[in-house]
Amino acid sequence: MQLIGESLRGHLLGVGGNKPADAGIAAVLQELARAACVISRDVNRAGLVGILGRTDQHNVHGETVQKLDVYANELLVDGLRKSAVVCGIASEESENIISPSAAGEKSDYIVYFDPLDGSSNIDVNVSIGTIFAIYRRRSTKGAATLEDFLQTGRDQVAAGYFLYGTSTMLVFTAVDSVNGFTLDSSAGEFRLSHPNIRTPERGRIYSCNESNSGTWDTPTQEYVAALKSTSSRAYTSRYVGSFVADFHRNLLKGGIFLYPADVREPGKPASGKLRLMYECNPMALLQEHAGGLAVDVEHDILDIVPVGIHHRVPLVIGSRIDVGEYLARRREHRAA
Ligand code: AFP
Repeated sequence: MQLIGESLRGHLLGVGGNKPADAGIAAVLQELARAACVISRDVNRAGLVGILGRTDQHNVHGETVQKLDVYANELLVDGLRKSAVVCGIASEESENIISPSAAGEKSDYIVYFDPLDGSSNIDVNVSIGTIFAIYRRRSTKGAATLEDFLQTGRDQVAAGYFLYGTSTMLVFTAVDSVNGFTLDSSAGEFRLSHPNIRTPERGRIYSCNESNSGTWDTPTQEYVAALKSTSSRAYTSRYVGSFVADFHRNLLKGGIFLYPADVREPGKPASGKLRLMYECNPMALLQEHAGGLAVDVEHDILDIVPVGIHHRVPLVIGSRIDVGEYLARRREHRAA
């Protein structure tokens, strides 16, 4: 029995009778929540304080960095280093691992985040978010090593996202249940609003950027075409272009989100766009704990061994039956 309206702090301590979180994980989550409160406030008044728009920098993926990305990244990194709750940080905005503060080296945890996912939507007032994943270190002392960072998604000890939407929400999983909290901005506190989220077994929504469909592989093209055929169940298409927003909607309503491998540059092989460690893995853990499924094309996302902190993969994620039907179409294709 969980208490609606209970504070995040109370929830992490297990006040409502839920299993309490490990103290080290709770400390990281609380620090992330503190930074997210500030990001939420500033996202809401970004135009007023002059932090909307682009910088002239590019991140490690060659994408233009929006001013709010830089701001959110600095806020998270500074907060996590000062509070000494992690022994290493990896961010979408930094090519290399970010070292902890000297005191942070004593922590057992590392964190990955995408500080502002969906940043191309910032200027047009569409929902954006912060995605994070927390791992326990493998090394025993000092700053975390690359090996500590290159664990599979199954090794995540907590993962989730903040969604800066019509309200600001935190959705995370630390033990096995998925819980949603809504920011009570007058109190600066996240409060339990969506206990024990379960995703529908199948949905009616499919979400993908269909402008890329010409370069998808045949089974994926056929799967999406079948969703649109008059004989299929009535599916509807919804795609915001902010992964957090698209994921959150489908988690609650059911459905399937696809970002398949596509040809980014003519002449180059097809590849995935989304990043394994701070986009796909955290959402895959949430989806699995809510009853859904996440695969690249054949494998569970959570079993993929990362080759680097910015590893990209194709992603198909959502309701168990919908993702199962996608996989079945691939199998049929292979057998034909
Ligand atoms: P940005 O944070 O650079 O806007 O990227 C967002 C993202 O990785 C993810 O949030 C979206 O699902 C995806 O890109 C949208 O990509 P397309 O514009 O290629 O559909």
